Amino acid sequence: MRTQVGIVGAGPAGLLLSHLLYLAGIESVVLEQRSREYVETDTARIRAGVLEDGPAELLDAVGVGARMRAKGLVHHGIELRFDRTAHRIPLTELTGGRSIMVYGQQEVVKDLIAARLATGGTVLFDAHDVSVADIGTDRPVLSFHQDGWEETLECDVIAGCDGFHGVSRNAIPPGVLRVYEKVYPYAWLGILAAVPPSTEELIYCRHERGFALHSLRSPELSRLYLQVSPGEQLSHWPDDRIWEELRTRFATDDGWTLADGPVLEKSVTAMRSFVVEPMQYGRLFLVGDAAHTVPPTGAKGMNLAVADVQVLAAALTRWYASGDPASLESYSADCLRHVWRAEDFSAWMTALLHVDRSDGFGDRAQHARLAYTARSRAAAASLAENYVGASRPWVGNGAHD
Ligand code: RFL
Ligand code: PHB
Repeated sequence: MRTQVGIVGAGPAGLLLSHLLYLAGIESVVLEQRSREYVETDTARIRAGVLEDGPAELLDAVGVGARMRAKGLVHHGIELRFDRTAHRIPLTELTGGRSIMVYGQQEVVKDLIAARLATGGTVLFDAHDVSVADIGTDRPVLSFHQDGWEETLECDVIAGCDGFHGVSRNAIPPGVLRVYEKVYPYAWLGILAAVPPSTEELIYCRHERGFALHSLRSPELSRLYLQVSPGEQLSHWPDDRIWEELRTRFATDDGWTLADGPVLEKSVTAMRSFVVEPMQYGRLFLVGDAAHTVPPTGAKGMNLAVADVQVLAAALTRWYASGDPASLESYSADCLRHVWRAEDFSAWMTALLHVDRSDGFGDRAQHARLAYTARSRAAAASLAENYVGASRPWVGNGAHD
């Protein structure tokens, strides 16, 4: 088999890239190790819930936004909760009219798969043992097994969109990549619950027992998280204990109550900040979580994946049209600007809200920072600007900070 762009991974990054390339008249094949059903419905994969307005507008502009507009929820603010008191950050008012879209990552993935298949795109599910070779040449090759057969896919370029645990990054020769990493001394225990949200806007709560987040997926589905220890066993957290802990952390002096209900999904997520530089080697380009991850506190990971995709799709479009490799050569530098902005914000937001009992000074300073963020328009505006997306490659001519 042969194609122009070989894409490893059918997450938001790989599927959106394939769709944007299709619109630009460039052929691609997506190889996904999991089944279509697993990718679309497996509850263990429920991840992102918040899209910045830029990526949401992009999905609209490329014809895959209809269900998001019908089912997604546009939010104009978030709440910071600490000292048993709510403090609203009015995102829209502080950012000149911008907002966020609450719409699950799996729904984005479903919409993109439907769009690719409707336009004759090739997404090969259950593609096992994918290996990436010859990336230092102008004919890189993907090989894989499907239905017991070994297949090869010759490409002009390969996009590694296979997430943090994928194989693409490891195809780059040793010594090329520099890794920047920060591992946090806590994790998130997340639940999806069949209960109407007890809030209209997301609540980011700092309590002395640890951080808690109240998010949602729809008027009937709530998504909640608790800061826990990194090695925490789910078996130690029966549903009653989770609801009790959530009630304790979210408690306010004004009598706010948290409704509980059946827990549909439960998982523990490690928190990691991770970036490799450069995000490309030869004809292999790393995109999204394959190149960088953020702790989820800033709700940035999928947004970053979309931003990378937009830079790569534009670069490939120019390259195929003119033969000029300049924009492909600057892919990594162009992406790392928005990546590092989001890395810094995500680490900052994580430090603002999580409890680290080993650091007494940090704990007092954190309280002062939270109080300042709630009180100062300038501090709140900075949080708001970063939360809705402080660097937007999808507007203008590609120049961004
Ligand atoms: P993905 O989504 O991990 O997709 C990678 C795909 O590649 C496949 N794959 C392979 N296929 C073939 N061969 C191999 N060897 C392969 N290895 C892997 C996988 O099966 C998969 O289908 O990466 P992508 O596309 O870069 O997307 C990144 C996002 O998934 C991620 O950044 C977000 O989920 C992060 N995130 C959030 N991002 C936001 O923008 N807003 C949020 O509100 C938000 N909340 C979150 C989050 C992540 C979380 N967790 C669980 C880490 C909340 C949580 C709890
Ligand atoms: C979610 O809805 O899953 C979610 C929302 C905001 C975050 C992280 C996760 O910061």
